Amino acid sequence: MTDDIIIERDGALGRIRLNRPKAIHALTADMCRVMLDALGEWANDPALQAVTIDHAEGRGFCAGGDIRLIAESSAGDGQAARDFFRVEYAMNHRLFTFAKPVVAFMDGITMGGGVGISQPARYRVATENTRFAMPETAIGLFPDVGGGWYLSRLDGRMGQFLALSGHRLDGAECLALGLASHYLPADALVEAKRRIAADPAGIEDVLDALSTPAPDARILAHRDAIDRLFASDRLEDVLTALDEDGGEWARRQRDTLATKSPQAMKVSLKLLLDGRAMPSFEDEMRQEFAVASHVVQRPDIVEGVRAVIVDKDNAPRWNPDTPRGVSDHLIDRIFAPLPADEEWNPA
Ligand code: QUE
Repeated sequence: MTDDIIIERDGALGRIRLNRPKAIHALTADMCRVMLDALGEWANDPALQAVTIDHAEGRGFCAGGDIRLIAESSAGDGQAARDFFRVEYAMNHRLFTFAKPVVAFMDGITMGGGVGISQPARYRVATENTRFAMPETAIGLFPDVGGGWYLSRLDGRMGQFLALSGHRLDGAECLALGLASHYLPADALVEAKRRIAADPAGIEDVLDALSTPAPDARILAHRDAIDRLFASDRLEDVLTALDEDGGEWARRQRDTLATKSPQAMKVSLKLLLDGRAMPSFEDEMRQEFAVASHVVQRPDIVEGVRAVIVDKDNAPRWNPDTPRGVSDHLIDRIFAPLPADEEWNPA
């Protein structure tokens, strides 16, 4: 058991409350296991009508996963990292296939692992506090937890842009892109949760009634540039397009991509290319687990977590350190299926 997550039952409503405020509610393996088990029970409980996911104490919805554990494990045999991904992805998949309505309150930082527990929800509530991103290329990882599925299904090349750059979206932008289903002022959430608990079958009406008009979605001003400059599935082409554009926005994106792991960016582009054509979310998670299992055997996660999280010098020395250095052969090895006895399967 763990105090980092609170599971509550309130009549026909099941509540999952993240409660690890010191780490902005980043998910540990224990938290994922507890969520997986609660969802398993509730799926088979005819009296259970709906589920809400939010954070309890403090700020932020969910900052990601247990990235220090992943990096420490990656420096060794990688077993603990694979164990973490296995249970996290099982929980992500159970949420995705959960037949009853789920509401996620993305009231604050919603990154990495936080995206994996909000995007599968039928109702995804953004607020003025929402800060949404898949920032993994900064630490040599890739947009997992179903990122290859969700990002590849956004309009145009928005997903590729978000995956490569780790760009942060606010709540209004999440609503405009379909990453959120509703936009509520944060001070309406207490009332929304009270009404949902009183009427778990009426979630949509409750959220519709408490929604307010969202501010302008600033990212839409760059939609055409994103579709044009991030049009290619080859990283080298994207970088060339940004170099040749000559505009201020393109230059800023080019500078951002220069800080990211070249391997992670190439992995991300292929993940979205494949993810768009995946027959099922189960197949997506099987592929992401194979990729994660291979990536924890490579040096970039240890170096990325050192540079961004541990030493905070923001000066990672990537290996390979150029896009050209990341060969097609290396990418093929990273995407190779695992042997049957090691592959991911739904719990
Ligand atoms: C890129 C990432 C992550 C990140 C920062 C990045 C990530 C993640 C965390 C994180 C943040 C705060 C915590 C924590 C983890 O930061 O995946 O435990 O307290 O989980 O630039 O991918």
